[in-house]
Amino acid sequence: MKYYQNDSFFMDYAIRLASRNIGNTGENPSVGCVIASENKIVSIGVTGRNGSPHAEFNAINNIKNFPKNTTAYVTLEPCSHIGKNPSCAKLLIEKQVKRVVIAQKDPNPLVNGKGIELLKANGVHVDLEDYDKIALKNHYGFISNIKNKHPEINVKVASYKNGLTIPKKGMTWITNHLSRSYGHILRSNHDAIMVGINTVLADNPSLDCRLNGLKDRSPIKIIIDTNFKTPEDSKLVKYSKNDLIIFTNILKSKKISQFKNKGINVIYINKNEKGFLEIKEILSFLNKMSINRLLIEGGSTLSSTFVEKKLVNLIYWFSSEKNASEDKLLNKSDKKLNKIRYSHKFLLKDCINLRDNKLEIFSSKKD
Ligand code: AOF
Ligand code: ZN
Repeated sequence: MKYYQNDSFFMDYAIRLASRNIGNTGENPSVGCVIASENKIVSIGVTGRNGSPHAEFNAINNIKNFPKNTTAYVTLEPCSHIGKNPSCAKLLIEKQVKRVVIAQKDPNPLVNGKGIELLKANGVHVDLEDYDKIALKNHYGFISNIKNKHPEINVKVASYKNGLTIPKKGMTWITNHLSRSYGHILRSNHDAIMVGINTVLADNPSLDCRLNGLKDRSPIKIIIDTNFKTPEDSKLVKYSKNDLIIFTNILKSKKISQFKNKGINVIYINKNEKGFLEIKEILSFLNKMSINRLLIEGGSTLSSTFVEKKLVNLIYWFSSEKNASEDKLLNKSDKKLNKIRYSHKFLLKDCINLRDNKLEIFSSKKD
């Protein structure tokens, strides 16, 4: 398999390229494509905003004189079908690409091997290489929606040194501005962001991405609000632009009608035996909406529930070097989250220095 010397170089390139558009390709995965000829990169492409054009189309479109002897490196099997976009497999055939190296098969039932068959049937040499695991990080949400019937779920935590996630009295922030900016990048690369009602009542968050140049990358906002307590004058309601979903167990009320008239999506969800909204129903709704990446931003009760149900892929844990001065004790759900942080169920993947803060990225151990 490895007689092509630079395969891993080109494929690594395509995989890194694809990570650029994660969370911004709508229901589509963010795919990367590198076109090489005579061992040199001729062109590159990534799936566009909201899923169009596809990566292969972008890469091919950039080339004025298409050279002979080209190899295309794609992180996902080129599509065989015509959907919102034309078929990439057909395009590669038309351009007489000699060889296609693929990191992952596309589990979409419309494709699922048919792209590979089509290429081979037209004389294109296909190598399905061993990059499955590295490429998965880009396609994780898309594949999870097909295989697990729910999005990729990641959690963001901000805590003091001792793990307390509630700000000191009279304070708004636990972490510094670098942590918060990084938090906004996370908002920009997720399709949706979820908070519990207590976070809305305590913090009145906007949940937007407020970084210059990335403001239009704000995610869809979701509130878990069993008893429909979301205030009419909360920022999320006041500034909603058909981008707010409230999951609740209240079926009808005047306030619900008012919210719906404002374009807010209020969805009835059953309660479980503990009196909490059924997470399965919520996730099934998000799956049907093709939300690929969901970020949970608190509070710790909501976050630890998802972690305990083994639904979480990544935990982004921002922590300050300082302790809460009154050294308050951790509540039950903070304690649960802190246990997870050092448990063998998660691996510390990265630790990023943010001056007097740090960001630890934990990944769930899959096998
Ligand atoms: C590719 N290259 O860059 C992506 C692919 O409705 P459409 O035409 O946009 O097709 C959507 C499907 O195409 C999507 O569900 C997934 O199977 C595949 N995504 N395929 O060849 C790409 N993003
Ligand atoms: Zn395609």
